[in-house]
Amino acid sequence: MFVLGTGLFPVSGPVTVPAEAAVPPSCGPSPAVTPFLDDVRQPPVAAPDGQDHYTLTAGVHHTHRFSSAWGPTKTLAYSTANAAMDYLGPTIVTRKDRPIKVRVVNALPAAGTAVFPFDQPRDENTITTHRHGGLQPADSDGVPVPNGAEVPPGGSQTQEYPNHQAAATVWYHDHADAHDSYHVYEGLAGLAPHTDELEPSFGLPQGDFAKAYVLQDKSFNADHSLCYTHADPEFFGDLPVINGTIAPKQAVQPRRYTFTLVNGSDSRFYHLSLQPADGSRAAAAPAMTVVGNDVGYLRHPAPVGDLLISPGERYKVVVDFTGHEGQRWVLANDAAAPYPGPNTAALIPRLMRFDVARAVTSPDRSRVPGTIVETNNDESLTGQLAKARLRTVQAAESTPGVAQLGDANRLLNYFDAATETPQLGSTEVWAMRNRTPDAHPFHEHLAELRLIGRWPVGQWDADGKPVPGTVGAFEPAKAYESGPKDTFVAPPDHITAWVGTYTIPGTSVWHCHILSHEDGASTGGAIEMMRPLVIGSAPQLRLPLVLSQARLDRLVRKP
Ligand SMILES: [Cu+2]
Repeated sequence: MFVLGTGLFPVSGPVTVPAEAAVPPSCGPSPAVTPFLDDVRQPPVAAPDGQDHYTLTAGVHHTHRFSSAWGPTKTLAYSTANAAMDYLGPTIVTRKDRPIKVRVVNALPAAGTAVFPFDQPRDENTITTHRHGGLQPADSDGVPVPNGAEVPPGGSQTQEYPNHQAAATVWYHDHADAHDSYHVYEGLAGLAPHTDELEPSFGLPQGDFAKAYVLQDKSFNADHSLCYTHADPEFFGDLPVINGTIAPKQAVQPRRYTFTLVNGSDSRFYHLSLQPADGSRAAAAPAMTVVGNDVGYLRHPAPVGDLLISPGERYKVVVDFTGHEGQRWVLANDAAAPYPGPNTAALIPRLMRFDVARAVTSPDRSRVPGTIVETNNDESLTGQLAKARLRTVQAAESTPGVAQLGDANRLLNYFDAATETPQLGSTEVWAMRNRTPDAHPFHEHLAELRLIGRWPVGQWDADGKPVPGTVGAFEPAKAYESGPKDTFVAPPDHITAWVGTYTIPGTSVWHCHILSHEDGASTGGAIEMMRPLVIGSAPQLRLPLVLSQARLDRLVRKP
């Protein structure tokens, strides 16, 4: 039987892994390392090398120490003239309505030169840099081939960022087709916070009292070299790495801090909370309030005791250490891997430690406002649904362990013709039917979106549609995930719905942000969990009008 949706790789029966993509051995336990030995570092801020112009050079380095107790490890990094990095990249700070240009230079070795033993065979060492969360023209979006241009070793690519959007927790990372999971793991990612004229007025902790953390998991060989494998559909390391340091510590004062959390892991979800470092069940934990999501501030900041962050998601959280003088708290995680389980990988229960000083050095005049008024968080959900059309998409496994995306009717591959083709200026609700056993974080480029909520599904029919009568009660987005977003946790056997307006024309992508899935790494790139996103001029009249939450509920239940 011919299987639809496998693009350049039509297959019958189970997917076969290309012979040259030999499955590497799985990584063993990493060497022992003392946690909370080293202070976490904040990446330096990139300086422009011309008027609003930056040059980022991606290269191989041999100097990075993930622990001060270890020797150096081979890594990749982005560097600027002012900031020579050996892991991740410098932080690129942008301001609203101040466009910048970023020239990315590929200083990786020549095509075909293996950089890491676990790299894909036939690695041409091409890169393309995506500013994740940035609303930039499609041709500056870092779109993977064949829908975009990648940069060969020795080449460069200049991208233009207009920066007309509201303040957002943006980051950047490699997006080369079938290779970005490797490149991000090896170090090609960085922070790119975008600010505006409103942000300072919110009164949130800033300056020395605002920190950003890229959360990752890694495995290491006995010689402290990186270990990575796609023997399983996902990759899970056994050690936490925060901004390039294994299980670091952060000195804080007994006052409020703004923490930007970026999940830069390949596959691992983190269900985070603050727990006493000594394991005691002592006093109440420092109060946490989520103030921001991926691409903007929450209208109503949300107090939380815990939060889930999936690969690609960002949360801005105010943590109040007031009253916790002299205490030590760990950022704890109890998320199964894969999420939500059953767990098959090493758990990472403690990511980093906060050591609270006995006193503040200056009075804390910050605050957590009850309402944050931004230019991208003022439209009501009712107003968005009133003008939206409904697009149904799906995720399923045609072969066990090999997840694929599709439209309402069939599974498709990255190289198949686009089916997600919103009209420029239109508003769409996307209803994602996740029929796989795992949660996946779905990311659309070129759009500012918000989560509507989810419906549990008891049974899917042979065509992948929910069996009427088995769809459970609607679960609205949790308060802490109700702000401007671009990446959404879609649990297994749920329909997850989000909405947004398409304002940028052109061709980019939407995909699972489990990087191994996006790359189709377990199939040597043959089946990728990524699809073209083409924002054009044709009205999508065959998509039903949503009109209201009640009608959306009916449409989802009776597809
Ligand atoms: Cu996935």
